[in-house]
Amino acid sequence: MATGQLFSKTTQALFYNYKQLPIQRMLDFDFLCGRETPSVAGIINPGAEGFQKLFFGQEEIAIPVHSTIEAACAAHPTADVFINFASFRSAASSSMSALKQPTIKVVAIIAEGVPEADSKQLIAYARSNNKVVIGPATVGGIQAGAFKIGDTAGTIDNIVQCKLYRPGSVGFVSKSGGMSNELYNTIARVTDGIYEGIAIGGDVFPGSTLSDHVLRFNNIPQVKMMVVLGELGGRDEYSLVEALKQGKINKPVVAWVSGTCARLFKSEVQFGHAGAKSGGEMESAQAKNQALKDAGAVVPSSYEAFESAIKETFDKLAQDGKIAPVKEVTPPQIPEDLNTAIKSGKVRAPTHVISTISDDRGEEPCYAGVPMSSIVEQGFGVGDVISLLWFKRSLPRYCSRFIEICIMLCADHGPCVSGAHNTIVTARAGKDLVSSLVSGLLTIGPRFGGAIDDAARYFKDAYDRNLTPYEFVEGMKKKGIRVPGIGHRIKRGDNRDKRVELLQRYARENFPSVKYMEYAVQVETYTLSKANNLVLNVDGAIGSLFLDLLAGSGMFTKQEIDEIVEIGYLNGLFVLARSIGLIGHTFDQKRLKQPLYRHPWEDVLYTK
Ligand code: Q5B
Repeated sequence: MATGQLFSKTTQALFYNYKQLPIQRMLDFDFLCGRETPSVAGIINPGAEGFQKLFFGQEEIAIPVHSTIEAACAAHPTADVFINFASFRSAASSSMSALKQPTIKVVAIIAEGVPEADSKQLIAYARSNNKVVIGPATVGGIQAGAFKIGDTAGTIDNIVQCKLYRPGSVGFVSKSGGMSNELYNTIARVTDGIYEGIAIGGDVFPGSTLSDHVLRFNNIPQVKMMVVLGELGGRDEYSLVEALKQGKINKPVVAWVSGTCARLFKSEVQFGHAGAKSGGEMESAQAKNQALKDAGAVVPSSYEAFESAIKETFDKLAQDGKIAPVKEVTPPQIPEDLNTAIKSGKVRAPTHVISTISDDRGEEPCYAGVPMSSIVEQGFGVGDVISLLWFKRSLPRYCSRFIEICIMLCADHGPCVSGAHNTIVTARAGKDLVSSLVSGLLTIGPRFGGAIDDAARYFKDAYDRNLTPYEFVEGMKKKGIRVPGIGHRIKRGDNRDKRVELLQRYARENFPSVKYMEYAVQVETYTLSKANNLVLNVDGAIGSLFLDLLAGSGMFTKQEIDEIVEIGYLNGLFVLARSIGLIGHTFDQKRLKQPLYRHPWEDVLYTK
């Protein structure tokens, strides 16, 4: 591998699998470093295309999303790093596809658990094609002030604390990603900071090794010393030992192999990483530390002494004039995300929506404060749910039962009524369920099904003003208004609507008072004396009886009743009920495979 720089301040990456947080962290790092272009050129999200909105500093930018690696590479030929956030199942195949793209030079594989055989194939392919693999099982790497892979170095606060927004003089490589964060802090404390840091990953077969990166750092003029954190298990550190012995490294190397505590255990212990277990004496931390020391690396006596060993090495280089002072810069402030700022109590923001009927934020949704489990456990019916969501209270059972009866009785009235006809025509035109449904629903109005609210309004007003049925009906006639809730296309005085009778019977048996309904019946007696079709229809029956429900239940104040009537809740009962039938008609037509409807010419009067 050797050669030198993998990244620069203009390096751009393709990010495989959309993960909002690590991408945003990369872009925040870019902004912190004063990069002019975002380090993520494109996102590959298999099967999806378009754009993802993310922040670059204070500005929102749209990063292109591609459905294939090939398409992304073709669209962004200068992006030479491939950051692979695929799961362990698909990481190998996607990484191999990326390695095969001529534009890709570095592939970072984040997933843990990639099969070793697959890793070996990737490594062999990368080496023979002069490409670099970082990982698997890695957090990635960072070139301070220039480019960062995914979640490397953690939060922006940590990055600022470790001065990773500008380059220092130390090349750092470790197996562990978690420990690399620790070392970024340590190195920032006792040196002028990191130039580049790489976590090679804890697998038995890492795509690139500790020595690969140390040799590479050796070729980078800005890197003046190297810090290496190995761990027990494997023989990777011995290739570094060899390189040191062969004089291939001419910059100071401070190294520590962690896992010296393994000897305290009676049997072999598998530490966090797949590769972190001592197979034999040679793979022990002690043996590797000793070998590194013998080969010329600065190796402390314990991890605790690692920091002072790094400091002493750096101070000596500085004294010898080998390290030019780093130009300190003040990084810009990264604007905090609104949600984070709100959570921490730093800002407040007005809400844009207010809701009082339901809440889905807790463990279970609540309707008007009643949790879903109570609704089920207490055997609530749909009438009770309507009570909660429409009237924001639990109504007595006789009331919620009345609501359910209204819904059952109004669910359908055959295929010939306006709503069903429209639904049928729409379904036969090949439209989908929702279109067919709403086409029927849109017919509900003052003449068809939607007269309940007006019926309630006019009956209430007339009753409360003590108008006789004669005064009421004739008053309406004078104003040119048909009495809502009165009249039907097929029902007659001698062919009453069974639904009206059923509702009246239920109310008489269960309601404390039916004064509004009795008034409506008196109105009907008067209108029937004028014409046989002017019966109290289902809308009028529901409208008047709901007034009785509201007034008689003792659950509503007078103002609340006035508001319910004024807003007009009650047509909702017909809309809800008839939706059941309209959905049924849609299915019926589809099931019967009915062709496009065309109204017959013979049924139209063509006239001038
Ligand atoms: N006349 C329902 O009329 C209908 C009068 C009236 C005074 C009245 C009509 C009306 C008020 C609205 C209403 C709900 C349009 C109906 C429903 C659901 C459904 C439907 C289903 C289902 C029927 C003949 C003469 C004229 C009119 C006079 C009529 N209604 N006078 N007040 N309310 N009602 N809608 O039969 O002197 O000859 O000019 O608007 O409550 O939609 O099953 O089909 O479940 O799906 O077309 O039950 O009553 O009568 O228009 O020929 O009028 O009666 O002024 O007098 P018709 P028209 P004149 S339930």
